[in-house]
Amino acid sequence: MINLATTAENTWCAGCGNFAILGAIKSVLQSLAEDGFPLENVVLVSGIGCHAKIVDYINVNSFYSLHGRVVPVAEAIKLSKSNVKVIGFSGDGDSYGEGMEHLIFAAKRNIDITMIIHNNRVYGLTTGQYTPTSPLGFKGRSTPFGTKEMPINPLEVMLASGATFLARGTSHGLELLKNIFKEAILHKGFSLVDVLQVCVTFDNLYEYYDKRVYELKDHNPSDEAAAAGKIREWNYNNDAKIPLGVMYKREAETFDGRFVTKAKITDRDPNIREYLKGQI
Ligand SMILES: Cc1ncc(C[n+]2csc(CCOP(=O)(O)OP(=O)(O)O)c2C)c(N)n1
Ligand code: SF4
Ligand SMILES: [Mg+2]
Repeated sequence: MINLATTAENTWCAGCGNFAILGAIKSVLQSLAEDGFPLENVVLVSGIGCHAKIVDYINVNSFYSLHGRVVPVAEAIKLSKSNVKVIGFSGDGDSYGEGMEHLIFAAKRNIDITMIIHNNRVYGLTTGQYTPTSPLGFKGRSTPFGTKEMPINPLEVMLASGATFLARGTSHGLELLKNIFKEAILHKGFSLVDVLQVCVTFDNLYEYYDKRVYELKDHNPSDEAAAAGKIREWNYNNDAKIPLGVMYKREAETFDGRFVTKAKITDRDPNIREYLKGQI
């Protein structure tokens, strides 16, 4: 088995949900390699925050980007090298706050990248300010008397924006996380996995989630109305049960695919020629 460890010192707090995401993605990358996918054709992109350190701990190509800018960097890499699998790691502050507009356009375009959101519902690295998914009343550094606004439901925003693969996992469910990550990465088009990643230091929600989560069964992810219903079941604030798994999935032409033309293969990157073998 390929060893994906690096020599970087891990500085996450003991018990942080990021460890589960790291374990799951390493296992999926190893299984992709075993299936014959060359890991030199994988690029990981991260934002800024506790989540972003994940790329330091995995020994494959990576790009540490700016706060809120995982998506444009990931899109640029995909458009310049079409045979590469681009996986973005972002925080709830990073992508649902600062970078939300990029997510909306990536979903609208159906560009073939995967976004994994470490949604701990707090700004972890900057020590506990509220984010767009923090629950109403959340008390943190910037809101000592509690927030006065409702959280957004990011999966609902993504569904409305045209995303073709949407899923939810938690940092307490490693096997499910592995399955979802693999399916998201193999999906051709824009895929987003919202991971309810617990920040034990600033918003320890393990007990809250453990009481409420359940795995989707007999759900047809290609049924958009059923997906919308499942996505709305829990709104990040109510006491409803929290469905986990693949919520929505459909096939559609990709943005990057539309750029790959016959004209390009005559004089550009040989990788594009390889990518197109058998397709034209
Ligand atoms: C443009 C910009 N704005 C603000 C910051 C400060 N900053 C760094 S990390 C961070 C919060 C990150 O929160 P989140 O994306 O939820 O990641 P987490 O630490 O929770 O994993 C902020 C506000 C920055 N580095 N750059
Ligand atoms: S502050 Fe929270 S998100 Fe950051 S490493 Fe610690 S537990 Fe994890
Ligand atoms: Mg966060």
